[in-house]
Amino acid sequence: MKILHTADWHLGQRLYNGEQYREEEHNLFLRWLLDLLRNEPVDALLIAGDIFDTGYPPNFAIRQYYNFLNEARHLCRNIIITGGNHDAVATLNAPRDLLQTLQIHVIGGAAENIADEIVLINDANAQPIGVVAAVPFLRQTDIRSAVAGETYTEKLQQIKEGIKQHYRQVCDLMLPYRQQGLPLVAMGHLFAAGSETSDSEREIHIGNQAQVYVESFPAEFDYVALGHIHKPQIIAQKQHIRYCGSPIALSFSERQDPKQVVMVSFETPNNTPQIELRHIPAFRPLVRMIGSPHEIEQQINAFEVPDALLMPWVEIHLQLEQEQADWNERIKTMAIGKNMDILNIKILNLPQNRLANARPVDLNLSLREWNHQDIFAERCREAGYETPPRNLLQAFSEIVESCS
Ligand SMILES: [Mn+2]
Repeated sequence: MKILHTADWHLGQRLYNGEQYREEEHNLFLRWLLDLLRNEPVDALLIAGDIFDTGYPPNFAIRQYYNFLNEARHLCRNIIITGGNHDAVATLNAPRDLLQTLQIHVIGGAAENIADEIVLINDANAQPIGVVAAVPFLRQTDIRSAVAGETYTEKLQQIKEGIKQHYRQVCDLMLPYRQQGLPLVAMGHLFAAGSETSDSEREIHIGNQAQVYVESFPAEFDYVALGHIHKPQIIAQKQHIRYCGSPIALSFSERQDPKQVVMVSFETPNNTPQIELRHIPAFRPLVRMIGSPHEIEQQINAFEVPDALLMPWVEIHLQLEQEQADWNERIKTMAIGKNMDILNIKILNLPQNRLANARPVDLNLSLREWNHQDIFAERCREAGYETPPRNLLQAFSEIVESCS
């Protein structure tokens, strides 16, 4: 059996929640992926969560998704799609029955009957060649029941235990297939302990505290296809448990990360996974320039347009020695005619207490660059806390998570 592992597409995403939709980059990626499926056929395509960036994606993103599936189903016999923490279970599951008739399996949220998460992969002669545990992002309500008066630590422990049990149960149901010699594959959308994050993963499981340890995945799995973390990486030095990463850089912090999909073939007799990476071109370069106004001017003048299909997007981190007005406009003027779009200018070197002391400069710092935690921490400082109490931050994280 040969599979292709991808995840974290985030169709419909836009940078800074602004006007910069990623539609063109996603279109080019999906074209690239279809070409890959055409040139290197696989038995199953696995998409491990965060298909869409939001639970209620824009129509163009929904169109991209269906157009892709419509072409991909002629190139790949089995397509398995699981929900991520960004996906709304109901949105992904709505066309589930229709897609099932096309051999496209959608598991938007934890199945009521865990056996429904198991997908058998057949070859062209309808013979089973492998089996996949299509485990979606497990929400707190899927894996634990709230107990009044329990502590934060107890709650985390329950989540970790619940995830571990879920994988154990689904694996037990797959063991008969293993005895027949079929490779066992698991999918997951979670935060594995020790993984390296970027700026664009939304926190899950109470502020990312409930990290999943590698021991949570039963040893019988021949490969574990993970989503959620956008930087490709293996977990706990195990080559067969890995994040494939997002296909496009979803934040400037990912601008230098390799983007890739993973091809896995299982060799008989032990179903040892043979792993190969296929690198995705950077269709649109993301560039960050850091420095004083003078240094930024030099960097803009020296900028060489990379060999890419789409206009580069630039984020500037401006280091100001003192408060200076109109830098936004002056930098934007420097960039005219330079084959780049400056999306954002961030002012660095602000005094420690940004809100209290830095209002004149801070007007350039828009709210969309702040995450929930930053804003809450600032609010705590305003209320007189030098450092916000840990239990307050945790309670806040819980509220944010229950809203997302
Ligand atoms: Mn994601």
